[in-house]
Amino acid sequence: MSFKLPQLPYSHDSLEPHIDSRTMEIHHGKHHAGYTNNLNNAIADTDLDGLSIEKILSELDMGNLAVRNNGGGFFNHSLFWEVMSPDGGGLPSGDLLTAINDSYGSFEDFKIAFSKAAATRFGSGWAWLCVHPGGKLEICSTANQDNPLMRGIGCGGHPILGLDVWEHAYYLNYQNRRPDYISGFFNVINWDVVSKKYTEKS
Ligand code: MN3
Repeated sequence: MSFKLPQLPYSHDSLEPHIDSRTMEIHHGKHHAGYTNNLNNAIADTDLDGLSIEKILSELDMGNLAVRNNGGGFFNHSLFWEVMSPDGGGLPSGDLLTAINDSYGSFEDFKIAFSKAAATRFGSGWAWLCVHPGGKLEICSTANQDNPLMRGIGCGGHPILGLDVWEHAYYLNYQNRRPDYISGFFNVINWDVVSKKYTEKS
């Protein structure tokens, strides 16, 4: 069994002007495809072959850098495409909005905290919103292609929203203006998908 590059649920240009078409084309078709191929090569003929990506990441020997980097890259980007939509933006609703208000005071304060996690990640990495069993939320960030499912990285729970802050995710359109990219991301977040994940994993 091998992992397959998921199809984008929208066209390359449909997240413009917040994320440009050329970036989407390269990011999905080259970067994510590369992580997927490298992951398949790294697990071929090992005990990991046939396991779900969640199981692989949550039980991973963190010294296994090929699977750590490429398995993380495979999972992280699969989530990233899913939590965006041309019809995104706005606010979450229901239980997720209640949990955000309980944890951060308001959606605006949540946005500030998440944006700070994304802006202050030095170098390449990701910002996350995670949910713990019972519904408690956590904002955090990880380096490179690490992921909150992995053990011992100081960031826990199940990731329900992820933002790629590698330069390859924004440089063509935003150059060094990462804060503008983060702000643009909030215009394309698919809160329906994030809310559904919150309910499933809380
Ligand atoms: Mn990326």
